Amino acid sequence: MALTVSLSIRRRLLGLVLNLALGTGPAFAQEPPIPEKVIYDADFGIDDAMALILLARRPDVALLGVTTVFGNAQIADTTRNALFLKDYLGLSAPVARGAAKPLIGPTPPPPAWIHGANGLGNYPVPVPRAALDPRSAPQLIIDLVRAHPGEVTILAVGRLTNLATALALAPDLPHLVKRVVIMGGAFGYNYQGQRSGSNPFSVAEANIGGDPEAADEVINAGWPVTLVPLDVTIRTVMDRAYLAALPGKDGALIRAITRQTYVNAQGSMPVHDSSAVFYALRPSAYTTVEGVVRVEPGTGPAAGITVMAPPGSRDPGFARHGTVHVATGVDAPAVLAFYAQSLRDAGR
Ligand SMILES: [Ca+2]
Repeated sequence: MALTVSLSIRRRLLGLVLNLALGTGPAFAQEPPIPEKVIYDADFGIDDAMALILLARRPDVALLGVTTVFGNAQIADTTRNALFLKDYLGLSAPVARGAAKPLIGPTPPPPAWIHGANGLGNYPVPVPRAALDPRSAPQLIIDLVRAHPGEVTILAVGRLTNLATALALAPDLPHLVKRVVIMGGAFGYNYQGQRSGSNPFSVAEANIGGDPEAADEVINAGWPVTLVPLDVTIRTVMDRAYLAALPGKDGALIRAITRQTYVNAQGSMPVHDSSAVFYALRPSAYTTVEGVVRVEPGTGPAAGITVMAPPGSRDPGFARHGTVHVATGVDAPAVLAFYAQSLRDAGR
Protein backbone atom coordinates (compact mmCIF):
# COMPACT_ATOMS: atom_id res chain seq x y z
CA MET A 1 0.00 0.00 0.00
CA ALA A 2 2.75 2.38 1.07
CA LEU A 3 4.70 1.52 -2.08
CA THR A 4 1.62 2.16 -4.27
CA VAL A 5 1.02 5.56 -2.69
CA SER A 6 4.67 6.40 -2.94
CA LEU A 7 4.75 5.51 -6.66
CA SER A 8 1.59 7.46 -7.24
CA ILE A 9 2.99 10.52 -5.50
CA ARG A 10 6.29 10.20 -7.39
CA ARG A 11 4.41 9.98 -10.68
CA ARG A 12 2.39 13.06 -9.83
CA LEU A 13 5.53 14.92 -8.75
CA LEU A 14 7.26 13.94 -11.99
CA GLY A 15 4.21 15.14 -13.92
CA LEU A 16 4.25 18.43 -12.04
CA VAL A 17 7.99 18.93 -12.75
CA LEU A 18 7.41 18.21 -16.45
CA ASN A 19 4.45 20.55 -16.52
CA LEU A 20 6.51 23.27 -14.84
CA ALA A 21 9.34 22.75 -17.32
CA LEU A 22 7.02 22.80 -20.32
CA GLY A 23 4.61 25.37 -18.95
CA THR A 24 1.72 23.05 -19.72
CA GLY A 25 0.56 22.08 -16.23
CA PRO A 26 -2.94 22.64 -15.04
CA ALA A 27 -1.80 25.59 -12.94
CA PHE A 28 -0.22 27.27 -15.95
CA ALA A 29 -2.20 26.13 -18.93
CA GLN A 30 -4.31 28.66 -20.75
CA GLU A 31 -7.60 26.78 -20.52
CA PRO A 32 -9.44 27.12 -23.83
CA PRO A 33 -12.79 28.78 -23.18
CA ILE A 34 -15.85 26.54 -23.30
CA PRO A 35 -17.53 27.75 -26.49
CA GLU A 36 -20.85 29.50 -26.10
CA LYS A 37 -23.51 27.55 -28.01
CA VAL A 38 -25.41 30.07 -30.11
CA ILE A 39 -28.45 30.12 -32.37
CA TYR A 40 -28.43 33.28 -34.47
CA ASP A 41 -31.85 34.54 -35.62
CA ALA A 42 -31.51 37.51 -37.96
CA ASP A 43 -33.11 39.56 -40.76
CA PHE A 44 -29.89 39.58 -42.78
CA GLY A 45 -29.19 43.19 -43.50
CA ILE A 46 -25.79 44.84 -43.27
CA ASP A 47 -25.30 44.83 -39.51
CA ASP A 48 -26.76 41.32 -39.21
CA ALA A 49 -24.06 40.18 -41.62
CA MET A 50 -21.34 41.94 -39.61
CA ALA A 51 -22.54 40.28 -36.40
CA LEU A 52 -22.46 36.85 -38.07
CA ILE A 53 -18.89 37.51 -39.25
CA LEU A 54 -17.98 38.29 -35.63
CA LEU A 55 -19.69 35.10 -34.35
CA ALA A 56 -17.95 32.98 -36.99
CA ARG A 57 -14.51 34.40 -36.15
CA ARG A 58 -14.76 33.95 -32.36
CA PRO A 59 -13.08 30.80 -30.99
CA ASP A 60 -15.33 31.02 -27.91
CA VAL A 61 -18.53 30.63 -29.99
CA ALA A 62 -20.03 27.37 -31.25
CA LEU A 63 -22.61 28.41 -33.83
CA LEU A 64 -25.32 25.74 -33.83
CA GLY A 65 -27.76 27.23 -36.30
CA VAL A 66 -28.75 30.30 -38.29
CA THR A 67 -32.38 31.28 -38.87
CA THR A 68 -33.75 34.00 -41.09
CA VAL A 69 -36.70 36.36 -40.82
CA PHE A 70 -38.18 39.21 -42.85
CA GLY A 71 -37.25 42.74 -41.85
CA ASN A 72 -34.24 44.51 -43.31
CA ALA A 73 -35.22 42.89 -46.62
CA GLN A 74 -37.87 40.46 -47.87
CA ILE A 75 -37.49 36.90 -46.57
CA ALA A 76 -36.18 35.62 -49.94
CA ASP A 77 -33.38 38.18 -49.79
CA THR A 78 -32.51 37.76 -46.08
CA THR A 79 -32.36 33.97 -46.61
CA ARG A 80 -30.22 34.30 -49.75
CA ASN A 81 -27.89 36.62 -47.81
CA ALA A 82 -27.60 34.09 -44.97
CA LEU A 83 -26.69 31.30 -47.42
CA PHE A 84 -24.13 33.56 -49.11
CA LEU A 85 -22.56 34.20 -45.69
CA LYS A 86 -22.60 30.46 -44.92
CA ASP A 87 -20.53 29.97 -48.10
CA TYR A 88 -18.24 32.91 -47.41
CA LEU A 89 -17.57 31.99 -43.77
CA GLY A 90 -17.43 28.24 -44.37
CA LEU A 91 -20.09 27.64 -41.73
CA SER A 92 -21.16 24.10 -40.90
CA ALA A 93 -24.22 25.41 -39.02
CA PRO A 94 -27.52 24.84 -40.86
CA VAL A 95 -29.48 27.82 -42.22
CA ALA A 96 -33.30 27.66 -42.06
CA ARG A 97 -35.84 30.02 -43.54
CA GLY A 98 -38.23 31.79 -41.17
CA ALA A 99 -41.21 34.11 -41.18
CA ALA A 100 -42.12 36.23 -44.21
CA LYS A 101 -44.51 38.47 -42.27
CA PRO A 102 -45.47 39.43 -38.73
CA LEU A 103 -47.92 37.39 -36.63
CA ILE A 104 -50.63 40.01 -37.17
CA GLY A 105 -51.06 42.86 -39.61
CA PRO A 106 -49.35 44.03 -42.76
CA THR A 107 -45.66 43.80 -43.62
CA PRO A 108 -44.14 47.25 -44.08
CA PRO A 109 -41.73 47.66 -47.02
CA PRO A 110 -38.09 46.96 -46.10
CA PRO A 111 -35.88 49.99 -45.31
CA ALA A 112 -33.95 49.96 -48.59
CA TRP A 113 -32.43 53.35 -47.75
CA ILE A 114 -30.52 51.66 -44.89
CA HIS A 115 -29.83 48.13 -46.18
CA GLY A 116 -30.09 48.59 -49.95
CA ALA A 117 -32.62 46.85 -52.18
CA ASN A 118 -31.08 43.41 -51.46
CA GLY A 119 -30.37 43.77 -47.72
CA LEU A 120 -26.60 43.93 -48.16
CA GLY A 121 -26.20 47.52 -49.29
CA ASN A 122 -26.62 46.60 -52.99
CA TYR A 123 -23.43 44.52 -52.85
CA PRO A 124 -23.65 42.06 -55.79
CA VAL A 125 -24.42 38.94 -53.74
CA PRO A 126 -23.40 35.78 -55.65
CA VAL A 127 -25.85 32.89 -56.03
CA PRO A 128 -25.23 30.75 -52.93
CA ARG A 129 -23.93 27.18 -53.22
CA ALA A 130 -25.01 26.24 -49.70
CA ALA A 131 -28.34 24.41 -49.35
CA LEU A 132 -31.16 25.52 -47.11
CA ASP A 133 -32.09 23.27 -44.18
CA PRO A 134 -35.46 21.64 -44.96
CA ARG A 135 -36.88 22.59 -41.55
CA SER A 136 -38.64 25.85 -40.78
CA ALA A 137 -36.70 28.33 -38.64
CA PRO A 138 -38.91 27.71 -35.56
CA GLN A 139 -38.48 23.93 -35.93
CA LEU A 140 -34.70 24.22 -36.27
CA ILE A 141 -34.60 26.39 -33.12
CA ILE A 142 -36.70 23.82 -31.21
CA ASP A 143 -34.59 20.86 -32.41
CA LEU A 144 -31.27 22.53 -31.55
CA VAL A 145 -32.43 23.67 -28.12
CA ARG A 146 -33.76 20.20 -27.27
CA ALA A 147 -30.47 18.66 -28.40
CA HIS A 148 -28.53 20.96 -26.02
CA PRO A 149 -30.85 21.51 -23.04
CA GLY A 150 -29.84 24.37 -20.76
CA GLU A 151 -26.84 25.32 -22.91
CA VAL A 152 -28.05 27.47 -25.79
CA THR A 153 -27.89 31.25 -26.07
CA ILE A 154 -30.38 32.54 -28.63
CA LEU A 155 -29.19 35.76 -30.23
CA ALA A 156 -32.22 37.41 -31.83
CA VAL A 157 -31.45 40.49 -33.91
CA GLY A 158 -34.51 40.75 -36.14
CA ARG A 159 -38.28 40.65 -35.73
CA LEU A 160 -39.12 38.09 -33.04
CA THR A 161 -41.67 36.23 -35.17
CA ASN A 162 -39.66 32.98 -35.40
CA LEU A 163 -39.16 32.79 -31.64
CA ALA A 164 -42.84 33.52 -30.94
CA THR A 165 -43.81 30.71 -33.34
CA ALA A 166 -41.28 28.35 -31.72
CA LEU A 167 -42.81 29.14 -28.30
CA ALA A 168 -46.28 28.33 -29.62
CA LEU A 169 -45.06 25.00 -31.03
CA ALA A 170 -42.94 24.07 -28.00
CA PRO A 171 -44.21 25.52 -24.72
CA ASP A 172 -41.34 23.75 -22.89
CA LEU A 173 -38.78 25.91 -24.73
CA PRO A 174 -38.28 28.55 -21.99
CA HIS A 175 -37.12 25.85 -19.55
CA LEU A 176 -34.55 24.50 -22.01
CA VAL A 177 -32.82 27.70 -23.16
CA LYS A 178 -29.87 29.20 -21.26
CA ARG A 179 -30.74 32.79 -22.21
CA VAL A 180 -32.10 35.01 -24.96
CA VAL A 181 -30.24 38.18 -25.96
CA ILE A 182 -32.32 40.48 -28.14
CA MET A 183 -31.19 43.51 -30.10
CA GLY A 184 -34.32 45.57 -29.75
CA GLY A 185 -36.36 48.22 -28.04
CA ALA A 186 -35.81 51.83 -27.04
CA PHE A 187 -36.22 52.99 -23.45
CA GLY A 188 -35.38 56.69 -23.48
CA TYR A 189 -32.06 56.45 -21.65
CA ASN A 190 -30.06 57.81 -24.56
CA TYR A 191 -32.50 57.50 -27.39
CA GLN A 192 -35.62 59.38 -28.36
CA GLY A 193 -37.16 57.63 -31.36
CA GLN A 194 -39.04 60.63 -32.61
CA ARG A 195 -35.77 62.51 -33.14
CA SER A 196 -34.43 59.95 -35.58
CA GLY A 197 -35.39 60.30 -39.21
CA SER A 198 -33.67 57.07 -40.24
CA ASN A 199 -35.85 54.72 -38.21
CA PRO A 200 -38.76 53.38 -40.29
CA PHE A 201 -40.99 53.56 -37.19
CA SER A 202 -42.02 56.86 -35.68
CA VAL A 203 -41.18 55.97 -32.08
CA ALA A 204 -40.57 52.22 -31.88
CA GLU A 205 -37.34 50.35 -32.55
CA ALA A 206 -37.68 48.34 -35.80
CA ASN A 207 -37.20 44.77 -34.48
CA ILE A 208 -39.91 45.28 -31.87
CA GLY A 209 -42.12 47.62 -33.93
CA GLY A 210 -41.98 45.23 -36.90
CA ASP A 211 -43.89 42.57 -34.94
CA PRO A 212 -45.00 43.94 -31.56
CA GLU A 213 -47.23 40.97 -30.70
CA ALA A 214 -44.35 38.52 -31.25
CA ALA A 215 -42.00 40.74 -29.25
CA ASP A 216 -44.31 40.87 -26.21
CA GLU A 217 -44.66 37.06 -26.30
CA VAL A 218 -40.92 36.48 -26.51
CA ILE A 219 -39.89 39.08 -23.93
CA ASN A 220 -42.43 37.67 -21.44
CA ALA A 221 -42.03 33.94 -22.09
CA GLY A 222 -40.37 33.33 -18.72
CA TRP A 223 -36.85 32.63 -19.98
CA PRO A 224 -33.81 34.78 -19.09
CA VAL A 225 -33.96 37.77 -21.46
CA THR A 226 -31.67 40.72 -21.99
CA LEU A 227 -32.67 43.51 -24.35
CA VAL A 228 -29.83 45.41 -26.00
CA PRO A 229 -31.79 48.47 -27.17
CA LEU A 230 -31.15 51.49 -29.36
CA ASP A 231 -30.14 53.36 -26.19
CA VAL A 232 -26.76 51.57 -26.30
CA THR A 233 -26.45 50.55 -29.95
CA ILE A 234 -26.52 54.13 -31.23
CA ARG A 235 -23.74 54.95 -28.75
CA THR A 236 -21.46 52.42 -30.46
CA VAL A 237 -20.47 53.88 -33.81
CA MET A 238 -18.12 52.66 -36.52
CA ASP A 239 -16.90 55.66 -38.47
CA ARG A 240 -15.16 55.83 -41.86
CA ALA A 241 -11.67 55.47 -40.40
CA TYR A 242 -12.69 52.49 -38.24
CA LEU A 243 -14.27 50.64 -41.17
CA ALA A 244 -11.29 51.48 -43.42
CA ALA A 245 -8.90 49.87 -40.91
CA LEU A 246 -10.75 46.55 -40.50
CA PRO A 247 -8.31 43.83 -41.57
CA GLY A 248 -8.22 41.12 -44.21
CA LYS A 249 -10.90 39.78 -46.49
CA ASP A 250 -13.55 40.28 -43.77
CA GLY A 251 -12.66 43.97 -43.68
CA ALA A 252 -12.91 44.15 -47.47
CA LEU A 253 -16.38 42.52 -47.47
CA ILE A 254 -17.58 44.80 -44.67
CA ARG A 255 -16.40 47.86 -46.58
CA ALA A 256 -18.17 46.59 -49.70
CA ILE A 257 -21.54 46.15 -47.95
CA THR A 258 -21.36 49.36 -45.88
CA ARG A 259 -20.07 51.64 -48.66
CA GLN A 260 -23.26 52.82 -50.31
CA THR A 261 -25.87 53.31 -47.58
CA TYR A 262 -23.66 53.94 -44.55
CA VAL A 263 -20.21 55.30 -45.42
CA ASN A 264 -21.17 57.34 -48.49
CA ALA A 265 -24.63 58.35 -47.28
CA GLN A 266 -24.09 58.85 -43.54
CA GLY A 267 -20.33 58.72 -42.94
CA SER A 268 -20.66 56.15 -40.15
CA MET A 269 -22.83 53.33 -38.86
CA PRO A 270 -24.34 52.59 -35.46
CA VAL A 271 -23.55 49.07 -34.26
CA HIS A 272 -26.92 47.44 -33.65
CA ASP A 273 -26.74 43.67 -34.09
CA SER A 274 -23.10 43.12 -33.13
CA SER A 275 -23.95 44.80 -29.82
CA ALA A 276 -26.07 41.75 -28.94
CA VAL A 277 -23.02 39.56 -29.63
CA PHE A 278 -20.82 41.86 -27.53
CA TYR A 279 -23.30 41.66 -24.67
CA ALA A 280 -23.44 37.86 -24.86
CA LEU A 281 -19.64 37.52 -24.79
CA ARG A 282 -18.58 40.60 -22.78
CA PRO A 283 -21.48 41.61 -20.51
CA SER A 284 -19.12 43.60 -18.27
CA ALA A 285 -18.94 46.26 -21.02
CA TYR A 286 -22.62 47.09 -20.31
CA THR A 287 -24.67 48.45 -17.45
CA THR A 288 -28.20 47.10 -17.15
CA VAL A 289 -31.43 47.66 -15.28
CA GLU A 290 -33.98 44.98 -14.40
CA GLY A 291 -37.74 45.25 -14.64
CA VAL A 292 -40.94 44.10 -16.28
CA VAL A 293 -41.11 45.13 -19.96
CA ARG A 294 -44.26 45.20 -22.07
CA VAL A 295 -44.68 46.07 -25.74
CA GLU A 296 -47.50 48.26 -27.00
CA PRO A 297 -49.46 46.12 -29.50
CA GLY A 298 -51.40 47.05 -32.63
CA THR A 299 -50.69 49.27 -35.58
CA GLY A 300 -51.19 52.75 -34.12
CA PRO A 301 -48.49 55.39 -33.83
CA ALA A 302 -47.32 54.02 -30.46
CA ALA A 303 -47.26 50.35 -31.58
CA GLY A 304 -44.01 48.61 -30.73
CA ILE A 305 -43.01 50.97 -27.93
CA THR A 306 -41.17 49.13 -25.14
CA VAL A 307 -42.23 50.18 -21.65
CA MET A 308 -40.55 49.21 -18.39
CA ALA A 309 -42.77 49.08 -15.31
CA PRO A 310 -41.96 51.65 -12.65
CA PRO A 311 -40.60 49.94 -9.51
CA GLY A 312 -43.48 48.71 -7.33
CA SER A 313 -46.05 49.11 -10.09
CA ARG A 314 -49.36 47.36 -9.34
CA ASP A 315 -50.69 47.88 -12.85
CA PRO A 316 -52.16 44.50 -13.88
CA GLY A 317 -50.54 44.95 -17.29
CA PHE A 318 -47.18 44.51 -15.57
CA ALA A 319 -48.02 42.55 -12.43
CA ARG A 320 -48.22 39.05 -13.87
CA HIS A 321 -44.95 39.20 -15.74
CA GLY A 322 -41.36 38.37 -14.80
CA THR A 323 -38.46 40.76 -15.04
CA VAL A 324 -35.92 41.05 -17.84
CA HIS A 325 -32.65 42.95 -18.13
CA VAL A 326 -32.20 46.01 -20.32
CA ALA A 327 -28.80 47.42 -21.29
CA THR A 328 -28.66 51.14 -20.57
CA GLY A 329 -24.96 52.01 -20.80
CA VAL A 330 -21.99 50.77 -22.81
CA ASP A 331 -18.22 51.06 -22.88
CA ALA A 332 -18.30 51.73 -26.62
CA PRO A 333 -14.50 51.93 -27.20
CA ALA A 334 -14.14 48.51 -25.57
CA VAL A 335 -16.72 46.84 -27.80
CA LEU A 336 -15.33 48.48 -30.95
CA ALA A 337 -11.84 47.25 -30.03
CA PHE A 338 -13.30 43.77 -29.41
CA TYR A 339 -14.78 43.59 -32.92
CA ALA A 340 -11.60 44.68 -34.73
CA GLN A 341 -9.37 42.50 -32.53
CA SER A 342 -11.59 39.45 -33.15
CA LEU A 343 -11.12 39.87 -36.90
CA ARG A 344 -7.38 40.44 -36.49
CA ASP A 345 -6.98 37.35 -34.27
CA ALA A 346 -8.88 35.21 -36.80
CA GLY A 347 -6.36 36.36 -39.44
CA ARG A 348 -8.69 36.06 -42.42
CA1 LIG B 1 -31.12 42.87 -37.70
